[in-house]
This record gives sequence, C-alpha cells and structure tokens, in this order.
Amino acid sequence: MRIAHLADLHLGRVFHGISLLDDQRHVLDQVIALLRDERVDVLVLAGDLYDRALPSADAVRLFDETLRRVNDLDVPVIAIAGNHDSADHLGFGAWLFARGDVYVRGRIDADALPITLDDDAGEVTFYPLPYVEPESARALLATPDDEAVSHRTVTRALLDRARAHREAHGVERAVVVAHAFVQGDRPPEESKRSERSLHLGGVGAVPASDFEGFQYVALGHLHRPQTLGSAGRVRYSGSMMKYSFEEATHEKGLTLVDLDARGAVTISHRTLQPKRDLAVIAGTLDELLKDPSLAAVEGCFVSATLRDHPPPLQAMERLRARFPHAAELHFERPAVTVDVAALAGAEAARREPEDVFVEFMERFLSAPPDEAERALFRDALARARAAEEARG
Ligand SMILES: [Mn+2]
Repeated sequence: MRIAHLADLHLGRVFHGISLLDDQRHVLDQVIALLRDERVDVLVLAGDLYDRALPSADAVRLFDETLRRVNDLDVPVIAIAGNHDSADHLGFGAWLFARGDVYVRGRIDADALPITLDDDAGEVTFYPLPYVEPESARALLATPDDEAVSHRTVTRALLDRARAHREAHGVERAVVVAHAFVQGDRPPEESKRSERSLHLGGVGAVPASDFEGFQYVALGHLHRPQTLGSAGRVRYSGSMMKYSFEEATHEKGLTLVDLDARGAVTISHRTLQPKRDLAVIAGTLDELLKDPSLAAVEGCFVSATLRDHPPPLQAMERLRARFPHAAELHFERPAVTVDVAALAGAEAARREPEDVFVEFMERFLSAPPDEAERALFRDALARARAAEEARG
C-alpha cells in the first residue's frame, strides 16, 4: 500500500496580512498530481487542516474542492484534527463522508474508530489520534480528579486503546495518525512562532518510543520534515508550505510511504514547490535594491534586515519597489548600549531636555542631531508642553 502523508496544511493562513489561499491552491494542485502520477492508495492528513478553529469561507471552499478532486481519483482520505482545528466543526458529517471514503476524525470519543483499508496483501488498519486538550480527555479516560492529565498520558491511553483493538482483531499491519509534539532522542529544531504554545516548557512532549510497535506513525504539528527514532517509522511530513521565516530553509513536501505485505516500510520525501517562496536578506537598503544576485528572490516573501546607520526613511516603501512582497523589516542596531533609565531618570530631569535628546542621539546613532532635527525636537517639546498646560 502506498500512503501519501501530508500535514499542517493550515488552509486560510494569513501571512503578514497577505492571504495565502492562492499559494495553498498552487501547492494542492501538485499534491493532486502526485496522488495521480504516483498511484497513491490513500491520503493521510495529520492535522491542522485549517489555520483556525473557525476558518474563512474561502478556506472551507478550498478544502471542499480538494476533497472532491482527491475523491475523483478514487483515493480515500484519512484526516484528523490538529490543535488549530475545531474537533466538532471538522467532525461534522464524518459518518456520512465515510461512505464516500473520506474518513475525518475530530473528537477522540467513540467516533474516533480505526479505519481499515485493503490492498492485495490484505488489510491495513489506521488508528487516528486527533489532537485533544488533556483536560477535556479526563472524563473519557476516567482519570481520577487528583491525577494530572498530560499530553503524554492522553496519547498513551489512546495508543493503549489502539493496541487493544489491534490484539482483539488480529491486526497485522497498523498505522497511527497523530497530531502531537513528539520528541526523538534529540530535541527538535522547531520554529516557535509558527506553533501555538502546545509545548511550553516541554510539558506537552511525548517521546517517540511511546509509539513503538506500529508499522508507521504519520505525525503532524512540527513543521520541519523529520524522522524520529532509530527504526525510522515515526515521521513528521512537515507542513505543506513555509509558514514563518524561521522555516525559510525547510524543504517542504509530503512523505510517500510504501508499506509492503510483511509490514516493512520504505519512505521518500516529495518536494512541493511554493508559488511565492520565503527569503531572508540583509544589507544596506542600497545594496538590497541594487544587488543583482537578489533578482531571484524579487518575487518572494522577504524578511529584510537593514544595516544602514541611521535607519533610512520610508525603508519598507522603498524596499517594496523591488520586492513587492516584502513582509518583515528589521534594523540592525550598532553595538552601543543606551542607558535609557539614566537618560530618563532623576538626573536627567535636572538637565535641559534638548541636552538629553542630543546625548541620546549621539549614543544611539553615533552622531549628534543636525539643526533640522534639533528644530523638530524643540517644536515637539513645545507642543507637548502646551498640551500639558491645556490639560491643567
Ligand atoms: Mn499543530
């Protein structure tokens, strides 16, 4: 059986105020082509299908359209909720969709039943572990009130349930689909910005060894594609696209898993090309606007760090003349320390405000303000004082 493992679609994501819907459609087109050309038997979506619990109408339409296109290829879909999804919204009509080979698992209650598909060698059973807040799993797991429930205890309970089912039904080939923060031997490099705080202080982590004994574990949540554990059967496909500048160097894609008759797996990563890639650039504004080697990233979402000193005026506007999708702008500060507390403290109160201003400018910009800047400051000061007096 050939499984396509895709995760963290985050449909409807807005990136620095820009809708990514067209970019997402562009990548999903490639997913559809891949399912067809690579003769995939089942598509697994390991959570965070949507970016928000209440996705926009456009995002819902894109997912609906995608399901239809996959269904037209006669490829079954197994999808679980991630921490960005609403389990109940995602679970709507799931019992009905199952009749069309679309198996959606939102909640972890009795509805989160395993799914069994056939290939020439027999049956393969998929155990869905949708994301769940530990506290809301308390009743279901019958945890005593005085006992803490963690992501790990919930995951272990659900895996126990899967193992019990497997034993009772003599399941030989079993695949787990989960959305969780799973840790291998080494702590994963992961962008914190692109994830909600699922694992503050490592509390939410589940060791990869908890998943032992299954033929494959299709994970979602961490955005960097990575295989955990020595056996190579526990894997994050990574997110469908780059969703933060920390992911700029990731190679996004989906994982193809070939599960043979005896339950051995062969894994390969298939790259998905973004419509607009992400680029992180640095230099003076002039360099960035003229450097011919940056022609390749003109169409990218750009995060720029400017080394100009002092920072240039209207920097973003000027940057966008060449990089229309410039999204982030940082200014590299020279290595000076400004003791703001001292400048604003009791000693400063005894000095002339303009002298404090000059000192601040000297330290911060390594040059004293010119006459025009001094005039601007005096004007601002006069207006601030007038406003203060008016208030009485
Ligand atoms: Mn997630």
